[in-house]
Amino acid sequence: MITRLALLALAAWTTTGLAHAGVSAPLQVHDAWIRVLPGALPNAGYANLTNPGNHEVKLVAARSNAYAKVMLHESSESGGISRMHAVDHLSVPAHGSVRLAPGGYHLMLMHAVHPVKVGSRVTITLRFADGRTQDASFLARPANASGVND
Ligand SMILES: [Cu+2]
Repeated sequence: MITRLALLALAAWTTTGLAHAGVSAPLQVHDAWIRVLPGALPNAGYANLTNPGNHEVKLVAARSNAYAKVMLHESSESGGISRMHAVDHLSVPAHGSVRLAPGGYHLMLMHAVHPVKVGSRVTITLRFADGRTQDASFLARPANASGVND
């Protein structure tokens, strides 16, 4: 009887443990900010994404109530000309980080639903290849900002 109770307790604990692992955020998001450009120009979202887990996390999409469309982009420069292109996913390696920063990866935030005020925070929902999602809070910074802390 005691053994049976112990097994039941163990089963309950294990189930809880798995459920908890299932809802934990896939990534740690630090220094998340948006460069707000005037008028109808698209804004760009930047952040440091760290994966504390043992498995690669693949970011495949993002969305926000504040923008009609959010795309994953990468900037590159050749011959002094800066271009950007859409990327279909962004992999954050196990126990690794990926930096979204000016001149590199960014979230392209198109068509703000309302003008985004500098100093406000915007929630962006990240979606991963396994179907999980994670909300991250981005700080709106002025056009001349170079990072979240200036
Ligand atoms: Cu872009």
